[in-house]
Amino acid sequence: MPNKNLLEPQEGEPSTKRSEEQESVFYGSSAAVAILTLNRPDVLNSFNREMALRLQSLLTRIGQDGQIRAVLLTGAGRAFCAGQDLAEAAPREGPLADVEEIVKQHYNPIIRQVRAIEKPFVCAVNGVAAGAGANLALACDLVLASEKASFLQAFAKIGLVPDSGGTYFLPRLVGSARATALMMLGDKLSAPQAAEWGLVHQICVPERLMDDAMALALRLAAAPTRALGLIKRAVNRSFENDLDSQLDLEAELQGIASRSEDYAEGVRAFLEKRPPNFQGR
Ligand code: T3D
Repeated sequence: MPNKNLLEPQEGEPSTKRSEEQESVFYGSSAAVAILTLNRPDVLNSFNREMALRLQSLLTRIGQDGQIRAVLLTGAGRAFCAGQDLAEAAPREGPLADVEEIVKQHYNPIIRQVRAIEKPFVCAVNGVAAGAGANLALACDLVLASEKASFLQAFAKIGLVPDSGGTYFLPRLVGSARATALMMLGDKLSAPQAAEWGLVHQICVPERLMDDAMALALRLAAAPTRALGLIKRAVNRSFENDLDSQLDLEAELQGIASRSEDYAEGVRAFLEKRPPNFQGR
């Protein structure tokens, strides 16, 4: 069973006294996998400020925790995440929130963290992923989706432009024609269609989603963490670099990987015809 007691809120954090049921993001762990569950199911796990800051804080600690070698992100209830909590952004009374500031303070740090933490992120999309929720899923390294899930660039429907990396990830994943249609029309993309278009690594029957995602996360957690982190760094750079620069980067990263203990273990295990025992160092 996942251990939910690690990474409890630290001193001074607003959520220190709340029970797990009240946490806007559950934290659990199993072996070397951190499990993050977005947990505001009544509003389809949409992000209010507290939830965004808590996710940022948990990601910071995951990045620093050498025991954690993979991350599994999912949502509680029937949705993955419906993006910004619109009731918070546009309250019935009072002024509209400063949306530019919300994006800068809430979403941009989260997306940067997901891409910068050199550990594999598996996203288990259990239901609808809309707005910033869709793009948070796309920022992860491997996306698994329930066959009942869907992806929705909801922004234009309410007069906004995609944020949280949508205009970056989508054209790279599906090409600019499909990306533009998704972003301008705001139509739901079913999980099977998303898989066909290359947004999703694997479609799962709903009852198997979490088991399949956990199995994948555990497999990644037992892999040579340093090498996987460096692969992520190379992927992050690959669309901006020309071939020469990417070849130089690969040589540099290979130098780092080849000085890791896991490389020595991997080669030794191969020569000794046994499975490797990687320690993530
Ligand atoms: O500040 C800023 O705005 C800047 C940040 C931008 C980032 C963004 O993410 S902008 C995009 C924001 N998200 C959306 O526009 C999506 C809004 N939601 C929907 O379009 C639909 O809810 C879904 C297509 C996601 C799901 O539809 P459905 O029919 O399955 O569920 P529902 O009945 O619409 O929603 C269920 C409940 O969740 C409902 O509450 P109720 O009636 O049961 O009390 C609904 O109001 C609530 N809910 C759903 N999404 C949001 C939400 N409440 C607040 N904010 C939401 N985003």
